[in-house]
Amino acid sequence: MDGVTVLGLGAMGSALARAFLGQGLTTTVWNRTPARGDDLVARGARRTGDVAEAVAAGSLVVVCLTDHDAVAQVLDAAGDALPGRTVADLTTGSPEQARDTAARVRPAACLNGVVQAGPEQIGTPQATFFYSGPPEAYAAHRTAFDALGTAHHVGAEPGLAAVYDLALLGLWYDAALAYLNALALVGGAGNVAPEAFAPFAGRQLGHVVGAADDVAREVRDRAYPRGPASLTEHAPVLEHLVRLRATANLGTAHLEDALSLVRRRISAGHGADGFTSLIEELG
Ligand code: FVH
Repeated sequence: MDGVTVLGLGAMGSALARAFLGQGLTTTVWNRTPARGDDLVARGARRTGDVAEAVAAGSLVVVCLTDHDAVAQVLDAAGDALPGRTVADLTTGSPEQARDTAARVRPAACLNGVVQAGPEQIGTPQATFFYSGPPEAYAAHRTAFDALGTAHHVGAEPGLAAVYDLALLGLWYDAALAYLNALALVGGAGNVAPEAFAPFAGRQLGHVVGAADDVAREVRDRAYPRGPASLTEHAPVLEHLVRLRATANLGTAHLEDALSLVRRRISAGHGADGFTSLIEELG
């Protein structure tokens, strides 16, 4: 593989460039504010003030800027230098924006990447990256991607890495909000100190984590064993919970959704199924 170019030397772009340099890769850097590259130049990076020249210097061009608008502006300035290169855009964005970038740089190959790590973790196995786009472009630059952390190619469709990112963030938001609701419920009902409830909450969240692989298998096989409770048994629990939450002036929308899905499955004759069976009503 020839050299690597990094466009954007904010906290994340600088960490990416440092990791490339740390693995001995020839690294060219560009930033709108050139002085942000001083430390990288001291570590051996080549700096240029011209986007097209920076792009021409690398067979892999890694882009990490504030947002999609900045990416569009910077890549549009690369002009004729793009064909023949692979662009890996690690800027956070939506699946639509990933597709827009892929179309914008064509005929250059484009990988959309997602960083699930902070700058301090870059270059360690703890930094997780998802990439989507042409598999052959990913394979050709695997050495560079491995220099950044643990890399996963999730598919050829350009927007798929962003879907992974948002699905995982959604999982976190749902679980974090569920925990806050539980703390508010016990705090309001019995003035329970959060730290007194925390170990029980941790154990309960652990059940979700522990069941992740089993749930995936059930969804894949479309077979939904009862598990800890059947849908018929879940329904009254959800009804109690919705009432209690409403009394405490806490949100009930998610739980009411769950309850109506449970009722729909029961009406369709699936009351003996386990909770995973709700997937049949989603999407
Ligand atoms: N930092 C983090 O922990 C997170 C981890 C998860 C993923 N994000 C995403 O990474 C993108 C960049 O984030 P960042 O932390 O590096 O951001 P900044 O330090 O603020 O640097 C921003 C860079 O973007 C340049 N820039 C902004 N607008 C333009 C523009 N119109 N034209 C050219 N460059 C632009 C900015 O340049 P300058 O201000 O230094 O001149 C910086 O290089 C982001 O998508 C996160 O969501 C990071």
